[in-house]
Amino acid sequence: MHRTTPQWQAADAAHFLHPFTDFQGLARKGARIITRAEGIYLWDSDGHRLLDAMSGLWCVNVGYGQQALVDAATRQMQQLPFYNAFFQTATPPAIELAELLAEVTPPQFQHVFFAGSGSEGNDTVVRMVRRYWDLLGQPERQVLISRRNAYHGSTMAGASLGGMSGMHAQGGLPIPGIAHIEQPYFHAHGQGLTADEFGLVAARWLEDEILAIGPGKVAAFIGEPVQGAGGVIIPPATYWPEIQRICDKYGVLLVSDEVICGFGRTGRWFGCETFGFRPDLMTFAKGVTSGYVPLGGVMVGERVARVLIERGGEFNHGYTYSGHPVACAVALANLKLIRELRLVEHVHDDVGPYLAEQYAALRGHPLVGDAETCGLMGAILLLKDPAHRRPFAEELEIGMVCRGHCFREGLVMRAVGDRMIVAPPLVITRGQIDELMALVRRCLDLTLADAQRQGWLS
Ligand code: PXG
Repeated sequence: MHRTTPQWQAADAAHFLHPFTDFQGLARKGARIITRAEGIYLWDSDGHRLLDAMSGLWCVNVGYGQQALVDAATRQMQQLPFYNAFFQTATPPAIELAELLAEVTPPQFQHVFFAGSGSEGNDTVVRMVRRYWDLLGQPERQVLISRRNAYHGSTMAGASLGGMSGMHAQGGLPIPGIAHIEQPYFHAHGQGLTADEFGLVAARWLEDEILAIGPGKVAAFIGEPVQGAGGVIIPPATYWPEIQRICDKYGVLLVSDEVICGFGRTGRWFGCETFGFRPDLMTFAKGVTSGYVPLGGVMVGERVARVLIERGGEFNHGYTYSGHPVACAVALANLKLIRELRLVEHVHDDVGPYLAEQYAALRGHPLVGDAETCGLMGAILLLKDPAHRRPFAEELEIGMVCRGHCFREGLVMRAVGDRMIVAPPLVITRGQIDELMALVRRCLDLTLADAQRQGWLS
């Protein structure tokens, strides 16, 4: 059905409650209606083209319009659109995907538990690590430690693991048995230290917390290799190896939430490989299907899998769509395409380093406090006085000002507080990065002009 933009907006406001949205505010403004996409570009209902530097929502790793994924979905829908994996049954795509995931993930991972999303994957993590310790006769090991400003999803367990205070303020969260330590954000917490020193200090906050709770009560630590929704917080190189050492010392399970970092985003298949640690469990979603259909899950390392399998008994947990055949068929086509197009190598050897160079060159800009990248994730910290590291007043919402310019100029770049972040599709070329950077610079200049005009820089 063809409708005009105002018609879409009116129907949207009348019936559709959007996630993470002030409903009244959006109804007044009208939603942006996205109608089609190709490669790294989106088009809205007015025909405006946008360069999608956020890959949808950190997920469209292979870019839009990949026929191989469409064909895989069509074929599977025709042959077997659904069957479950509950009652001692399985479908070929789920089995083949489990096999392929075991191949592309680090060697400790030979088993997978499927879910429908990253949030569900993290609910599975909570259930699974507690079950693991129960089976080992240590049921008092219940607590999962996470970090402030982490994002692990929006279900009760996902939002509890996450460290977003706005989310904890609604709905009686966190659930019991979740603790949070400070995030490894150098700009906020690293004053007076080198980055490497700060990485060790930040990791040792985990040891302090384990000791405060009592090592016999701690089940697991969970973290994103690079915090995505928190603003692309890239930890110092010393951080994760020290986290690993501490987890090993106290026998605490280490969980890497790879929902954003997985499937090539950081320039290796998984973020834990980029940062040099060896998780026991790994949550995935998003890039596993490049977002074409929903799928998530947990890679289960042999340490945990052996206990779950060998000690026996039923794991009373699962979802209708655990191992959904269409989702798994699309994931298979997606992972094969990532291999065929050598996208992980493309990020690692070519466009990742190129984006890093371009970001380094932003550092002289009068609004840019930091400009950093990891693979194809980038963050720009906007400061009113970078030389003295003075921030803008929070109520100015400088990030949102910049983001407004981005949309008008045809660029999807997100604002997380004063951090402007990108995570473009992995298929992006150098030429398209040039185009992205021209837009980024233009939007920074327009934001600077606003700040000068409004007297925000004094
Ligand atoms: N873990 C991580 C690390 C994530 O980034 C989830 C779990 C949850 O996945 P699902 O599929 O349940 O949404 C995510 C999701 C943002 C934003 O504002 C990020 C996510 C979701 C929504 C918004 O950057 N990440």
